[in-house]
Amino acid sequence: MKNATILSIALLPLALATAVPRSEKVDYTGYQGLRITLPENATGIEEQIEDIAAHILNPGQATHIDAVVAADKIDAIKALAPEVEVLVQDVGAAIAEEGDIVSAYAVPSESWFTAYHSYADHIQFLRDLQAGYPSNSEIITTGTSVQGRTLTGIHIWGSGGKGSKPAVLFHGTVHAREWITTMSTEYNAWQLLTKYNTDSAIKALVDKFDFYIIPIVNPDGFVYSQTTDRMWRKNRQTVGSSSCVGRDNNRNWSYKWEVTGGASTNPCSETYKGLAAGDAPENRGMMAHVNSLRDARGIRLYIDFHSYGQYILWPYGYDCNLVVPEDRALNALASAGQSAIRGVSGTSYTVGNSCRHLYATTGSGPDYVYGVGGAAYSYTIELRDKGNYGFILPASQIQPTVRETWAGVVAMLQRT
Ligand code: 0X9
Ligand code: ZN
Repeated sequence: MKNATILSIALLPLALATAVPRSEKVDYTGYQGLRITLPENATGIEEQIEDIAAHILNPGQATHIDAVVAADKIDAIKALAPEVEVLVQDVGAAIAEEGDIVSAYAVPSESWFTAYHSYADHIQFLRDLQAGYPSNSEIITTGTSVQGRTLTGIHIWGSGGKGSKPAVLFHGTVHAREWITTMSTEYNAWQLLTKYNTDSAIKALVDKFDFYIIPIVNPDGFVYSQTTDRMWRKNRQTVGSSSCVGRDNNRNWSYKWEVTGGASTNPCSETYKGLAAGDAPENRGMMAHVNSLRDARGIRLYIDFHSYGQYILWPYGYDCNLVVPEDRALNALASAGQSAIRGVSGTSYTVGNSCRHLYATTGSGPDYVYGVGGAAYSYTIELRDKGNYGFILPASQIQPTVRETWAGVVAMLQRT
């Protein structure tokens, strides 16, 4: 975040007292969400746009860039790339309409999925959910963040007993601003446990796999996106003398980290890869967990939930020329998910290889879990929408999104 002004909200009414403390927040009033078509053969233009924009939303796209840009910088963008579509008229207004972070809620119920929540409440949600199903679940921790927060998740098992079956692993909120992914991973956990006794199809899945679901793998970034900068993506790790903060946890895994072209070596970039593979503590924790699941019963399915764009993507991300021998099987599962989602709501997803259908990434989670973790199936799912709200998906879209996504996940699990 480079250009936005800081708004002091000390005088806001007491009605907001239940929300997350908002001491000094970046004010995006007047900022626009733009889809900028990249002119052909304009080398280096992405870097120039990144210097002008407050945030790049989809770093790496070949044809266009979505970016949040201050009103007085829009002309400078148009001078570089004249073809500009306004996706969001006023990002500040969109954030205001997204819905408050609600802190009062009942013990896990469907109403949880009608609002966004604070980090502390997300942890409490997991604890309350687990407490309701003590013989089929436990709270797990998979490492510690830069600022000392514990990566917390839930392990769910069925009739075979704890740890007896191959693993299914879900990660959410690796990118801090992708709040819908926290809700979606939690919905998956909630469905698995609450439907176990009443829905034979769900019981069959829980009896077949051990589920490990970690809704927030980048807790520091998530907290920062709520207290300070709604558009924050990375973790909160400093880098030597640089004033820029944060490594992209989806560029820091120790698999093909050293390959060039799919991440940035600039600490100010949204896709900063770090100084060395796995030098972000969140990644070290996740890698240790993945390795231990691999060494125990193996990993059948990994899904890394992101937003936005509506894609189901599979490895590898680091080399667009590589087609894995299992490409057809990966495609078949993704297509089943795509059809199930369309069947619920008509929402259309694109499926494909992650590098060819989106862009190259090095040091990504799905590549690591596939290449090192030995997962049979490994995916990135980019949830709603396609850019109209982008990361600022209104609270009214949480339920429709998590429900359709759950249908897609079930269809994939049934073929896993
Ligand atoms: O860039 C990412 O890490 C993911 N997109 S996001 O907008 N949520 O940041 C995409 C990862 C998918 N993998 C590849 N495209 N290789
Ligand atoms: Zn993401």
